[in-house]
Amino acid sequence: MSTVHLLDYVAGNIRSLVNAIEKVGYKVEWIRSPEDVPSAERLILPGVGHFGHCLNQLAQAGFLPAIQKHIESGKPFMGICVGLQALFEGSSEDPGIPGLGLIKGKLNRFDDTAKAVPHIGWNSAFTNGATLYDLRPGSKYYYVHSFKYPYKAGELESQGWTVATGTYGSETFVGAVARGNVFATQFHPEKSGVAGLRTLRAFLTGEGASALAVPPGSEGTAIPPAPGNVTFEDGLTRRVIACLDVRTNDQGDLVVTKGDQYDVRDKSEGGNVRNLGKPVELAKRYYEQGADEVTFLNITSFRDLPLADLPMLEILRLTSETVFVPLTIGGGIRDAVDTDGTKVSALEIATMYFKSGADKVSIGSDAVLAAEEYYAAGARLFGNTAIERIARAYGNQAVVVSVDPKRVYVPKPDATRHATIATKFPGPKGETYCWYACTIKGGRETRDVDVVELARAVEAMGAGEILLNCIDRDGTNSGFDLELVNQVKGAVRIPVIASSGAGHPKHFAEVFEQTPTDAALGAGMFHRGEYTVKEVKDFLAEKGLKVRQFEG
Ligand code: 1PR
Repeated sequence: MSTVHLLDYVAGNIRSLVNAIEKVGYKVEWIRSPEDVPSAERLILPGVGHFGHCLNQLAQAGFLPAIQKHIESGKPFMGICVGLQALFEGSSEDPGIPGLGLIKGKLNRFDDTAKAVPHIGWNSAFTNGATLYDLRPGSKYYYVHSFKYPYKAGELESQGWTVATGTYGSETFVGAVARGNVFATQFHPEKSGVAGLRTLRAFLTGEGASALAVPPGSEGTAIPPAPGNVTFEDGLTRRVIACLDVRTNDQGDLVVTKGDQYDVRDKSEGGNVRNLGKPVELAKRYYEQGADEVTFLNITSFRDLPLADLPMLEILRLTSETVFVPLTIGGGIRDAVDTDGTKVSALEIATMYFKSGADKVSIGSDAVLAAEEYYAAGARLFGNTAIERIARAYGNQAVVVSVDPKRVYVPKPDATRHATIATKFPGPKGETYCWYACTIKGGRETRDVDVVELARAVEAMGAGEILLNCIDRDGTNSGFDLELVNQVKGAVRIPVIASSGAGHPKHFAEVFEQTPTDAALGAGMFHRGEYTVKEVKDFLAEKGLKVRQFEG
């Protein structure tokens, strides 16, 4: 079997890349030191985390001269995400740290005044008719980054690069580049479903490398029609996420369950833990229905330390072998003491999950407690929270904060210090105002922190995204709490995932049309087989909302 060498400069979350490479029929050999590089025929540099962190790690380990030599030798080289960014001269993310300088120019941050940053989700890699490692105008690719190279027609082409672009808001950025033996993608091919596997295979086989579609100097003119009858639609699609609440049932098996306002036990049948299926099977089913992401929430592990929770790691390993869209895992990620008394940090637990195939980790209870300490210290940070440490090591985009709020009704706004909203759904005593109190331990304990305080605190700590659940709506099939989503979206600039209450495809259309949410999540309606993810996305497409079509 042909091999490809993977430069693992840091124990990053790149198991999914290994799975994708093996899926397209290649074997991964690891590059652990600069001396290994000359033996590589094909070399992939996966980028994890920050620009400066990546370049510093490469420099300190002495990899930079070896990488330059590999590229100069004409042997195939591929950079992914920060691995593309490293090819440039630098980035405003870490101004003092130089890149490889293969491409003239410096990256800068997306403008977040009118859109969420990081740019997370499925967007185009439009080649404007050029051949570029089988990138296709009708396909979408998974991006997760805050910094980008702004595309100016003809600029990189004049340096001999063939370029694919994406557009986010009003900004068009470089999605992929190729020149000679070098190919690099800002998106993650290993998390971009079949479209991503296709371009990875094209690089590994060398098929359809790159060729300009238009003679140099005439770039940026009229866009030639996409091949075939594919309609090209630029821009970020609406993300539909399938969520699997996982816990051990009374027989000790890890099953997919689902709560009603977080109560996962059947009202009848002796109050057993609802068993809605096997985690690996259901995750694969939702991937094949077109889910843009899959989230596992391990809802028992806040009692049992994940280290003892090996089944969840095995579930991730198995799932990441057949599901090539982003996987998020939450539940029990916090500093803890293992059953044998050893201290285990949240970062170590997160690293176990990343090594098992997770792309993002989700922190719930610990984020609320960290927010309380943040405000108690006068809204100051000391770099020691789980969110800060994991974001520093793996990048902001790898950290999701899962919020478990419940409504607290008040007769008037000044009845509480918390951020209230006027609600269309009056309380039990006719109250027309409410605020949302955060809870920990799966809703078992309510804290004196509201969702606006929590969202702003975790954004300051470097969380990349908020998973906004709602205990009142959980499992009710009554639709998302649009008032809650609007309040949190109005408070932060990082992406928000609306969660809890979906029972019909129209609920997804509603939340995308009536709030600026960046994504929407469903659970029970999928597990009970009432609707498929595909039916939801087809419904959204009929409503004129931009969705990614699954490519089988
Ligand atoms: O606090 O860091 O250990 O994380 C625990 C995680 O587990 C949190 O993300 C918390 O939301 C979740 N969790 C804990 N207990 C429960 C429970 O149900 N008893 N699940 C639970 C919460 C929320 C979503 C759910 C949506 C959509 N579930 O996962 O899927 O509400 O459901 P629906 O579409 O069926 O309405 P930590």
